[in-house]
Amino acid sequence: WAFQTDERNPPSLPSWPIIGSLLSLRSDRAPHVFFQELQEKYGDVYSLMMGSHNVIIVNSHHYAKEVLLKKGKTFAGRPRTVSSIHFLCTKTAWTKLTIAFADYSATWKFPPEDCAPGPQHVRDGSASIEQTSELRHLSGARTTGPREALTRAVTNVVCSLCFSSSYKRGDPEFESMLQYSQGIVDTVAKDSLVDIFPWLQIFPNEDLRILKECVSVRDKLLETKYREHKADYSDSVQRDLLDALLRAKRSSENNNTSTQGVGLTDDHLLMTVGDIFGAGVETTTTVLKWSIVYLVHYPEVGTSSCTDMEMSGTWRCDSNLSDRGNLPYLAATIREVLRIRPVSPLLIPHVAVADTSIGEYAVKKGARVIVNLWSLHHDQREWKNPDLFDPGESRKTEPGCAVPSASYLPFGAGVRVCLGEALAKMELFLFLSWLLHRFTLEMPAGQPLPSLDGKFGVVLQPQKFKVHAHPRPGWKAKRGAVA
Ligand code: HEM
Ligand code: PLO
Repeated sequence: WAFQTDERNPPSLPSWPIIGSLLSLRSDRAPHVFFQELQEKYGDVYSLMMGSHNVIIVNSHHYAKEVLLKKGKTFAGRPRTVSSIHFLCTKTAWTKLTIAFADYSATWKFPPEDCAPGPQHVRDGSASIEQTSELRHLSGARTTGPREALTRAVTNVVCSLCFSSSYKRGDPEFESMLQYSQGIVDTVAKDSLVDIFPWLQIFPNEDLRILKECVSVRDKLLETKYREHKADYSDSVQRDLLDALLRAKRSSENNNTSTQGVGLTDDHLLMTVGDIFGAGVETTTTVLKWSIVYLVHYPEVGTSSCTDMEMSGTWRCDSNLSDRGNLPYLAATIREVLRIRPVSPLLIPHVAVADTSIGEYAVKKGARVIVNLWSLHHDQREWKNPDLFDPGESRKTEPGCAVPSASYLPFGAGVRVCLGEALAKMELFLFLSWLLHRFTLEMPAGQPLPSLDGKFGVVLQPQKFKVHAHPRPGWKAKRGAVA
């Protein structure tokens, strides 16, 4: 019997009391890369101990889909012991106060289904994306960090979706938002992995101090927006996500049965908007930055996208969403960026909410499951030259199929799939087609190409870099004509 039980446990890294598998996990590689390396020795599914927690690492798409899709609800929990995320969720019962880091429950489901960017909000969002003019203000040849311009453009889409507001260049509130958000990205969730990757634990107290400071700036900003919205809220107009949440809150107060007795507190509302706002800004901006990194490494890709636009007659400065089907090479470029540098290479950790299994292996209730998206997207069995950036033939999608391989899940899948997938895809298409239409990108003279190594954290960000954006002559002429 004991033998049978052992047989069904996933292969396990050696572990010791208290320190868990620490001694087997010494590596200066980023966690996702290191977990992929361990796959060679331990197989597609293996387990390790993070302190006293049993963690299962899943490295292939068959098992990943079992976790996310087939048994999605069983694996829909989120870990609770990560103190920095706990802190991000501030105040009271944290499981009720956020979307991304809370367990799957009635309270969790309530805001996404009723109020988060559903079709109406995404439509509203897309209208505002098409109107966002930030990139148009980037005129004249100049060397610029793409961060400010891109982040403001993306932020304004999310701002209009959440608060019906937008930021102008140099707005001090926007500067402070940029700062706190970077501070949170740099520090939050680090402690979920410091248990096993001690090298991540550089100045943890300093990290916690930064995180606390940034979260408090964020909370003040959100609270101001909330106060302003409450002051001029009207039942007859729904301007944005915050209005939708306010309406849901009022109707749940007036009629307890409408939400099956689940109350919506002010904090709950703020955390929901905070998650959408944070996810909306940091993810899309990161993909745009990676796209620029790859476009300067592979200038022929930009040229092919432009040819694509020219051939399909879509070479205009105001591409809109209806042009998506006409620009297959640009679509393939975006897919390839999302594959080669996934925003969230380990997704957000999942937790088994009941005793269950993954393939032939038993999984106990409470086990954490990390789906290593990096392994899926760099799997030699599924991709030809996975480390090569290639939006061409080898990544082609089959007719009628939107994804290039079964081993491709940039937004996750199942009940915890990304909530902003549709919005993000629209934004990426519009911003990149505008950017390629207006500019050619190259490195400033004498500067090395930006690094392809990411900075691992709650999102996988490229390292800081600058590019030279030359306005295309054709665009200048057309811009003159339009103006
Ligand atoms: C969750 C990817 C943009 C909102 C996730 C997850 C991934 C992901 C991998 C985790 C899934 C899991 O844990 O299984 C991306 C990528 C984006 C993007 C690649 C951009 C290209 C956005 C945007 C929004 C958003 C624009 C909001 C407007 C969320 C939320 C969750 C989430 C709220 C948590 C869902 C949950 O825990 O159930 N995203 N995301 N994301 N995303 Fe995105
Ligand atoms: C980004 C910094 C913000 O200030 C707070 C925030 C909220 C939601 C998080 C987001 C951060 C990072 C990216 C996350 C998102 C929820 C889903 C998304 C983790 C920390 C991804 C990629 O999974």
